[in-house]
Amino acid sequence: MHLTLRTLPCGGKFTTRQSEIYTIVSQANNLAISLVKPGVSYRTVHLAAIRLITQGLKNLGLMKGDIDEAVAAGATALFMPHGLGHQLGMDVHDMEDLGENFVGYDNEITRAKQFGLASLRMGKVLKPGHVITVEPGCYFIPALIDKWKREGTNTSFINFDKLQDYYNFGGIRLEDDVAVTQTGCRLLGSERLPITVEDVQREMK
Ligand SMILES: [Mn+2]
Repeated sequence: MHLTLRTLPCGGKFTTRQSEIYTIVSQANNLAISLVKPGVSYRTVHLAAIRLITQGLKNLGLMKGDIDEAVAAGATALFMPHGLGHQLGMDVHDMEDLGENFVGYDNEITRAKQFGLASLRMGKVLKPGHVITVEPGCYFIPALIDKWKREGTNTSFINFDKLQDYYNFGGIRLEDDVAVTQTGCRLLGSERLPITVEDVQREMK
């Protein structure tokens, strides 16, 4: 059993700040799904989603500097310290005992050591029949922010001063699960859960 994770505004309506972060994560979700097809590595899809989140956070003034350099440095892992997704099916979700690397990696693509990217469980080139989760997120983790600030980690890409306002924000994750087809992918489930700000607010009324 795998739960599809979605974040909703518990009052039924997003605040401006919630809506801004939610929109970035939903765009990352949509972009990732549009990129899933045979022949593309899931690591590439992960990095494209990370790049979009980096751009979005830069637009809000929370990140700064060159987008590609920030992605290469792994600076966005402050906000999304996990992987974009993993495979689904029998015995693929929690393979720590056997070794996730047997499932999500191969001789062609091996697991990165960098914080954030190292948590990506599925890096391999996609093939028809792969079933994977697409679950980008953006979180404001006070302990991690304080740690990076103290250590001076990625200070050229993070606006630590502006992050003070987000210490009580929490985080947002938006997941869909997809099956890779011959030409792209299709969503699992009969109907996609509402994902735009407008549709979520309408449903919650
Ligand atoms: Mn998952």
